[in-house]
Amino acid sequence: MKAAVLYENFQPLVVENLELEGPKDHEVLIKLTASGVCHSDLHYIKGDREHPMPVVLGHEGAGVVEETGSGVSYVQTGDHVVLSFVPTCGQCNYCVRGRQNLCDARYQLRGKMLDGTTRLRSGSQEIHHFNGLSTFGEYAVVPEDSLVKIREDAPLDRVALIGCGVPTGVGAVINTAKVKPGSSVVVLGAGGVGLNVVQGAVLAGAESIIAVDIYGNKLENALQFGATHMVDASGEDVIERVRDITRGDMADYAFEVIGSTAAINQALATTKRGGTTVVVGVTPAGAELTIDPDFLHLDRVLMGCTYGSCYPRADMPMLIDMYMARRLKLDELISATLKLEDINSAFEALDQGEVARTIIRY
Ligand code: COD
Ligand code: ZN
Repeated sequence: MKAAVLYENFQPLVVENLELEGPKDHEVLIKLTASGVCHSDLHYIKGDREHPMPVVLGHEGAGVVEETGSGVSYVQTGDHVVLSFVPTCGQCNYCVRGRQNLCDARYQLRGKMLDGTTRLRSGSQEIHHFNGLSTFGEYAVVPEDSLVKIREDAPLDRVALIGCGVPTGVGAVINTAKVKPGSSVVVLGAGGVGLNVVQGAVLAGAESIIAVDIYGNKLENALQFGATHMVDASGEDVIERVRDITRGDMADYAFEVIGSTAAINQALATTKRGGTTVVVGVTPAGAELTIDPDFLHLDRVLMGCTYGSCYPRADMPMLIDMYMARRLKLDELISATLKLEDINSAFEALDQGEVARTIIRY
């Protein structure tokens, strides 16, 4: 099958034919319909985060079950699925306490399948998997626990976005911060994930939603998603603008969706006493955060957040129902749809701030 392989940091992905071994125990072969191109993949290309190489990246996909390995009971051939980049085993300490996004299984993967081996090869060379998914290929063998069965009338080339960007952003608002109606919310970074923080804030009934970005096109997108104000961080003083917009109060909540320590500090400084800052972005490995402890002293809360604190098998079908009922925007997130051969131009456009999400359609 055709897949895009990262051999070296900062090098273009190589689109080539790989051998994909069939599914083993509790694994499933998926024929992918589409994959979103997320900034986290770009972090691995640039080496902000380390990963065993070579690797097929991609963690935002949807498709159809082609074949099931032994012991698989959750799905059968023909089922439509979204892939979760966290497998949820249902049995570890985190899963049984309702914290499925923190499932132990996620930390057993390390570039391989859960049994510690790979299914991907290029000739004699072993190719690594990414989060057990590797959606930048026509097919993927994934753990059964990474699958979320979905309704068949949902368009797979749209609901692929339910695999990462949407639950990460919407979930940060609804599950992690639990934003209350009438709140003021600052969203730093109006990219693919940030736009979902904006639409999460709309769903939560926030009164003012202040989008912050360095590109005008991103801010325009944010308005379309329900932001009430925009701040251009390339030319404006973000903290002073938030002070003006909130009539001196500052915000109840701030979400950092950029992945920089400077932005985390900026987020903290835009919140009022007792306000909450949620860090959605992951900073480059080795980054250190220095904050003024006085901020926290005044009942402020600083929270981390992964995968929008979601339970994939409960939240993803719900998000899809909301999309089908036109209460959640997905189509508007998609700036372009490309073939796998054009994946490097998708990353270039993401890096240049030109797009919200690009979909690779197989
Ligand atoms: N001030 C304001 N906005 C900025 C600044 C700045 N100084 N610098 C960049 N931005 C804007 C960009 O213009 C862009 O619009 C936005 O920040 C980032 O958006 P994208 O579309 O490039 O990236 P996303 O939305 O796909 O991903 C952003 C994350 C921060 C979520 C991502 O990079 C990340 O850190 N992911 C890890 C967290 C995670 O949960 N990972 C699992 C899978 S994503
Ligand atoms: Zn992602």
